[in-house]
Amino acid sequence: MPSDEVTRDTIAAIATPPGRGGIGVIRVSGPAAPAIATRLLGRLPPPRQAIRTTFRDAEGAAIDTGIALHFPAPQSYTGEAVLELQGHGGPVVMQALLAACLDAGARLAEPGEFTRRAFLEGKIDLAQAEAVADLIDAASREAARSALRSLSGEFSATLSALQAQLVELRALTEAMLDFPEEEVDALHREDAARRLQQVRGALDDVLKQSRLGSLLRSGIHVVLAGRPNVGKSSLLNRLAGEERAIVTPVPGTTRDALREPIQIQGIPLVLVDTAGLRASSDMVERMGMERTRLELERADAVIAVFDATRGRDELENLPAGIPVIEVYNKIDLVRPSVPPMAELAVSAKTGEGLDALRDAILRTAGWNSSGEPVFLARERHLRALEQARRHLQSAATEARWELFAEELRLAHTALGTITGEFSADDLLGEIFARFCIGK
Ligand SMILES: Nc1nc2c(ncn2[C@@H]2O[C@H](COP(=O)(O)OP(=O)(O)OP(=O)(O)O)[C@@H](O)[C@H]2O)c(=O)[nH]1
Ligand SMILES: [Mg+2]
Repeated sequence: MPSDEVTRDTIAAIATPPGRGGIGVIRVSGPAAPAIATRLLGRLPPPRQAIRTTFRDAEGAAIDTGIALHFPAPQSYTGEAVLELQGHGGPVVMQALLAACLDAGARLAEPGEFTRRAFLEGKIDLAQAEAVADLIDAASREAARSALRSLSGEFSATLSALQAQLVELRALTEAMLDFPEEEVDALHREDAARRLQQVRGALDDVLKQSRLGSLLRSGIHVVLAGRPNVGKSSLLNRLAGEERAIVTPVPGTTRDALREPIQIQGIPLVLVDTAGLRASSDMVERMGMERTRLELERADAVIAVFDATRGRDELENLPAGIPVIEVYNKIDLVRPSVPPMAELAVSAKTGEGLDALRDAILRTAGWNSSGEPVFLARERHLRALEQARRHLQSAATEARWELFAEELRLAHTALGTITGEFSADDLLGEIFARFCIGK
């Protein structure tokens, strides 16, 4: 556990979002919290019991009436003494209450400072702390579910099970380090190799679940591309469930790329409508096509849209290495004779085939709805897992016992950075600075 600082000043912040609301909450944490309670409320509320009271400023003038809660250390969110004041959620009242707390000895909290203290006090580990921010920022139900899984410690528990296996293997290995190389017998080597295999398998599972989860965080970019007038904008409107893009019978309608966040089965995606690709002398249209190319370069997947009445077009400039979903639109116009090439035949007009298209998008994005738990991993977690994986891989091919032990140690350290067992201060600063104030 890092003890980079023993923060013993008392912090305060408005914990509810800015603006007007039914209630607003001020949170105070630190050793001075009980004294601040006595100053503002005239008494210290009994532990963890809500009391209705009047909040007063330093001169004793009433600011508001509301609910006050006192959580003595260490049974609180931060592990320190915490005071929560729930008043009427207007900006003036909240600012006055906050000012009263500051007058009584608190200082303004920095972004994420409450959660940072919870981490430093050992109430939660780093992966859980990040999950707090992820839960607040969750853009979809599925993302929120995964964040909660991390917050409740499921991700951390999975990691520590993995670490426990690794520790056992390390212990066995280190014990043999005192012996000369040639005395490490075959039995030991076999046992170590077998255990290493198990750890690697477990790590691969976690990595798979985490990669899926990272899709939930970022929202994959899916770009609609094709010749003008094939119905790209119509499909975007259909998938978004709203008339977002302009649709006309005139080829070359869309100029600017239009980004639309959508959800498919709770999975967030960003769908991008683009200008149709063709040779054009119109300057604005050519600029639009340039943007299409830029969007294609950034795409995680491309939906190539064709007009079913015309058949397949050659689309140049589709970037290599990105999955492409080929879709034949306007199938309503060619019914009842569906063209044989049309695997995905849809109609933006009637809605036919759109469920199949949605499934194809999710599948292409790498989402499998097998119901396995998915961890809302951050880029940082993926990097650490991949690093650990590389070290285990090197260990597997390492014949020298000492270097074998060293690779295991490095893998162990990489895993430890996820939960914060071995974290540098600058990493902590970076993580918590992205929180909002009051969290
Ligand atoms: N019958 C039928 N017409 C469609 C369908 N989808 C689109 N259209 C029509 O096709 C025309 C072009 O549609 P858009 O969605 O603007 O096509 P686009 O690919 O975005 O065209 P550009 O922006 O010019 O590249 C419009 O008149 C639409 O009403 C469909 O599934 N069936
Ligand atoms: Mg369009």
